[in-house]
Amino acid sequence: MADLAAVKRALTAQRIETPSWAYGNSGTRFKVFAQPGVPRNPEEKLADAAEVHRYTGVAPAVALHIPWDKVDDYAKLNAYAESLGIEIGAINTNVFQDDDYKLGSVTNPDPRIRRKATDHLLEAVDIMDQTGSRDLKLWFSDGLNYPGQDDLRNRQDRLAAALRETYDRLGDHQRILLEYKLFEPAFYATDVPDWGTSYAHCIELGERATVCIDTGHHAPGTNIEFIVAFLLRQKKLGAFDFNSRFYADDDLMVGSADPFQLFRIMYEIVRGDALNPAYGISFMLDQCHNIERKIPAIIRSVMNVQEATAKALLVDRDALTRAQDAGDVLEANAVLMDAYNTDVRPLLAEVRTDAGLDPDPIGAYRRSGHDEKIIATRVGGNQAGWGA
Ligand code: LRH
Ligand code: MN
Ligand code: MN
Repeated sequence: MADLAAVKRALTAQRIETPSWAYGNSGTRFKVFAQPGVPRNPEEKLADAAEVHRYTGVAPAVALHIPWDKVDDYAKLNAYAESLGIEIGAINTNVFQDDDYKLGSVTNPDPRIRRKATDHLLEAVDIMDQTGSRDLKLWFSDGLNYPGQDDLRNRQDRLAAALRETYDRLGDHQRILLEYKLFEPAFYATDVPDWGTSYAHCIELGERATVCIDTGHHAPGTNIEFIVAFLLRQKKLGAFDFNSRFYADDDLMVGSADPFQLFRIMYEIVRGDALNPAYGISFMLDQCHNIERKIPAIIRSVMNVQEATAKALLVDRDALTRAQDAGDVLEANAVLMDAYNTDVRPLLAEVRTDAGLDPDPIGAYRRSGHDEKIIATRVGGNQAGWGA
């Protein structure tokens, strides 16, 4: 039996970082459905993130995306976050929305454009110095649409050079999270398509470069928990971008499409003793809420991660090891499924009550009147990232 007091302590200590862009309008390439009351500036995104933290108690950090969250004074923005009881987390770079990057950013054949892209990465580190952020999250849309379009291998050399320059600029407490993605926007070849490529670049860079797993960035059927287990063993897992997908990079609420997969991922985290923030893995959301109200959707997403985590913590690991060692296939599978099939909602309600929170975060948010207030007061908000 799992030790219930220890399970509760682990759930209380858990931290989930929310993305600034999830609070703003977003959509598909066909249509952005603007919602009333969305943030008009980074300050209002922080205010919404503070609401998520207020009702969940486990989401005190918000990731920024530059230039979507560009301000004149980041130290001031940081102080504002602190005044709301939250903090600025990862700084995400954006080298994918400029005409110059049509043929790539840091892997572009044109040295002028590579310089421009690398300068943006360095600028992001300057921002981290002001916000006190630890994490620089890099995702490159770089890739090719047609065979022969550019030299695959030269592009790896260019990527390595930009990463090296950026890594060497990091302060002692800062690190690179290198995200990968199988395809999109490039359809023939992507320069960082998979965890192996990211891992190899991180090894080359050094200790303070680790892999970020975005759960929506794999081929269908990929065993993501295997990647988690492997990278943990190598001490090269740095972060997650959590979301759900039915088809490709759908960016739906985490735990909505495949809660069992999320449980299997969180089991590997628990198995690797990597849940506590002190271990250094950043559990971030990277989602878009195109048709649903954003703040309650993000609260729901945080709760989904908590539920998967609670189930993972409830796995009877002694019984599992015994069954595995005995080669008892059915019993080992049953032990895992017993935990997955447990209704952990009462346990999480208890954890919230113990922490002085409402046991029903979404209900509490709805009753707070915040949604009505932002709809009434934020006129003309259609900012933020994908919708901009
Ligand atoms: C790319 C991605 C990456 C970006 C974010 C907005 O698909 O997952 O993390 O920074 O979306
Ligand atoms: Mn991502
Ligand atoms: Mn993505």
